[in-house]
Amino acid sequence: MNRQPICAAIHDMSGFGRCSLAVIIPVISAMGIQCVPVPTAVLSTHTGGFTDFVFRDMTDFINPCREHYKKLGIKFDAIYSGFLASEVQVDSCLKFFEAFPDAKRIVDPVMGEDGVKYQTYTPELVARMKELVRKADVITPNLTEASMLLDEKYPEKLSEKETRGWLERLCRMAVSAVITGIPLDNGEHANVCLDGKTGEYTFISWEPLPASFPGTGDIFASVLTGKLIAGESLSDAAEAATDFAHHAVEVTMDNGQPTRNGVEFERILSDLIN
Ligand code: PXL
Repeated sequence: MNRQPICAAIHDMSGFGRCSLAVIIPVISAMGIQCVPVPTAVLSTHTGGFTDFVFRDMTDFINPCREHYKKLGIKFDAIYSGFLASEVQVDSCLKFFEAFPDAKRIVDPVMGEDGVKYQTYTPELVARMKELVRKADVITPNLTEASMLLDEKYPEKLSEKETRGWLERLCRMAVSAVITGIPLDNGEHANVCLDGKTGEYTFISWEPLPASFPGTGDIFASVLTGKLIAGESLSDAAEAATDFAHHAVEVTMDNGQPTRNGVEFERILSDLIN
């Protein structure tokens, strides 16, 4: 009998706007993997472009979930973390990693975008995110988050050579790293990854599309996680994740909706089903 892989997803659940668990659960499920959501917070909407959102911190929920899963003898193939609501949740993620040592550890250090920190992220939480990243097999920062992890000023553009230097520095923190959405000095955008185990470097570039949407990073990292669970190399997983995220943005471009409503990935979700 074929066992379905299982992925714990430690992220927030934002109701409207297509990010975090609202994207991660369908994407990972479509890839034939059981997604076990462990909410870090519950929000009415995401925080990118909305005000007055309702927010409930779920810090005291994560450790009891971990204990329950341990008692049940669940074997996670991967633990994939993202948006955290408090510094204590870094400890909860670290304990999750320790409790399930055979699981791949994918950390999306969700902290900001376009050079701006998310409203709920304190400097202390940013500092603690660096600790979590050090325990990860793969991290998936965007350029804003990479600059925060490396204590660099947010650059408007990078050259391919500088990009490679940043990746190498990130791979001294985590085992492997992907940096997403880098504006290059030649006008293109790129996702780049370095497999810290094999040394394989992958550079994926494209002509930029005229709008950027919240949640695109979650789509990318979810597909990447699914492909890694399926045993693909980091390079192949990053290629597939880039293709899917890029296509999802393409089919959303002309919908006439505010970008804060997110990417209409539902239109192409079936592409992920084997
Ligand atoms: O997509 C990243 C993300 C996750 N969680 C929350 C967010 C965002 C981006 O805006 O606001 C709550």
